[in-house]
Amino acid sequence: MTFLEKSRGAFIVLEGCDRSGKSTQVKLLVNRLEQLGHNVMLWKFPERKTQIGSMIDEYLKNVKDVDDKAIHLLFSANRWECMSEMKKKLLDGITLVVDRYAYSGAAYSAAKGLDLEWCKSPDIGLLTPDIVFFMNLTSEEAEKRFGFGNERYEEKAFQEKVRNIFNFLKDPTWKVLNACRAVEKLHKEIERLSLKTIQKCSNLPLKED
Ligand code: T5A
Ligand code: NA
Repeated sequence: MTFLEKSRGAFIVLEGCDRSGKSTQVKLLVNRLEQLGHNVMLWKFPERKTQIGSMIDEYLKNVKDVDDKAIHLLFSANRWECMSEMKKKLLDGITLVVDRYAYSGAAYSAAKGLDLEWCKSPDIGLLTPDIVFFMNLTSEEAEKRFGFGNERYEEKAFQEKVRNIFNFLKDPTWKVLNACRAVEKLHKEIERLSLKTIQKCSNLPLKED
């Protein structure tokens, strides 16, 4: 645990299956918090700009095949390589709004048949989010959203498995949201709960798993 001399930022995560509206909501939330005068930054996993991230990008775009366990460890390493920078920002009072995190890591790899506990283990010790908004979307609604794209994993049966595994990963930091609602409605709820979280956690120490 790191004890605080000044107030810290909140660690806010959005999770969910493909097309559940995470990126849309992350952007709206960051803009709104900025408008309200908060110190805030958008973050995203995979972070495709690093060397590890570019290997992940090639894998997701089907340019390269990588062994299931090896790619799993790369997704985790991609989070680890960002940890010290994220921690520094949070302790500097910057709120991080993060598009996907370790829950995606475990859910997508376990959906391929890898052991769930094995999948969770490389992420042990990462910073714990203060709140996780889980964007809960029916598969029917997901399909309506422009159909699935060309990236790996964007396929109905696979997404169904991912959704089921996400359900196992739910913990007390989660707030499950009905993601079938209109963008603006969801945004208002996420804004309200985020403001509460920012206030509540500003004097609490950061948690590591
Ligand atoms: N992955 C990721 C792993 O396997 N392991 C890991 O450790 C991690 C971190 C790429 C893949 O990597 C896997 C999971 C993924 O398969 P990504 O880069 O986050 O991950 O994926 P993206 O393709 O960028 O994003 P998604 O497909 O997940 O979409 P979003 O961000 O959930 O949805 P968004 O906001 O882009 O919206 C999708 C469409 O729906 C519309 C939008 O306009 C858009 O067209 N929409 C709505 N329509 C109606 N009502 C609403 N409320 C709407 N909200 C958005
Ligand atoms: Na996205």
